[in-house]
Amino acid sequence: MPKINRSLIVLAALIPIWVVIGQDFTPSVFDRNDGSIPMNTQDPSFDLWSQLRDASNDPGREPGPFYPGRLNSAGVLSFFKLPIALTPEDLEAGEVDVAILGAPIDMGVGMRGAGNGPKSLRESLGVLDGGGLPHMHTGVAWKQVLTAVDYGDSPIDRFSIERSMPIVREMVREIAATGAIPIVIGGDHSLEYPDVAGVADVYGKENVGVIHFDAHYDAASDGYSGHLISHAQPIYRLIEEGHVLGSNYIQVGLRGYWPGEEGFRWMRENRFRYHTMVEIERDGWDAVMERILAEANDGPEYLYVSFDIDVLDPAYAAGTGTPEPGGLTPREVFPLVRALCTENNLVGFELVELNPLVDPGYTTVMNANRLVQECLTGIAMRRSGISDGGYLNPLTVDDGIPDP
Ligand SMILES: [Mn+2]
Repeated sequence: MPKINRSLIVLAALIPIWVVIGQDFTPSVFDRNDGSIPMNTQDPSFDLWSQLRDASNDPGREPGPFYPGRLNSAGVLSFFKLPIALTPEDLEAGEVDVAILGAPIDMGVGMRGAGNGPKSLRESLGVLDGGGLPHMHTGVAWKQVLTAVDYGDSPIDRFSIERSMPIVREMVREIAATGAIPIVIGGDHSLEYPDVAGVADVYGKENVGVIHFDAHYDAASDGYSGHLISHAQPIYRLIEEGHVLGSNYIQVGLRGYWPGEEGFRWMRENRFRYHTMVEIERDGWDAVMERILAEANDGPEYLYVSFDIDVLDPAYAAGTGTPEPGGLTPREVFPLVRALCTENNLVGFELVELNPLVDPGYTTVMNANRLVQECLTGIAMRRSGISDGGYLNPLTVDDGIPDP
């Protein structure tokens, strides 16, 4: 067969393929100019609560916190080896002070893995909580002062951040309504939106101030990559919907390249207070820490602390989705978080963006573990009648003066 004819046959054979490909790529599949794929988040064919297991065959029990394991020390994982509570009735019957809720969502961050945050904290080293011994700096043992429980994980749709938000908000509201302090272990920072909104549902809109530890701005407006909810937007949502006043919002640890000047202007227009690493480098940590504590005391009656682990330098917290060099140290943030939780009427706390999948040195999980306990210690100090967040146990500071 002559060469030219063979090429013609090949070309002829390609024609139907071309026709098929051409049809597949017509814009009829979706509107390229719009770019959105609508989703009905209220679709009744999907019910997040259906993730709850069937408890109808469980042995009957009186309401209250309970230990599911056989041993005191191990067997079934819970946050800080605390007892479990599953319902508001458990919290009320146990007169629970603090309920720690896992929220394993990471649809709001580009790098997946923060959904494993709650699990990694539950299985973190038991020695990190001292087995109930007093905190060396303060002499206060939070486990002896507070009744705290692991409230399990919130149902999450791991394919939809939009569907997950109302459920998390309902769980947080449910805890706060009993008078207990919800501590939410994320999960990515999109959680701040349902967490703070859930607390504000109970304590009232504009009645809660927020201290937000973060390397990043997290106040991106609507239309961030076409989305309304992500780990870059929780602050914008809270301000736009009126849950929190800008003048009651305090940012700590901003650095890197975000926000640009427009973002700083937005914060000023909304009367935010912010303490960037620029200010901390110029004035030193002690001075800035004093300002933050004074501003927190000057706010509304109730305080919420949002702690993004990436406010720490990547040397101490590599295990996070968006690390940012030049951050704070554990020795800087531990005393501040402890003092905030001592001196204020804390109504909620969250630890977010902990991603154990990129934490090869285990440093991030360790620091996250201790950080939550610094807040628990602060709450316990307040309940023990200590009002000064900077209080230190004189026994553990050897000033050279012998005891009488
Ligand atoms: Mn954040």
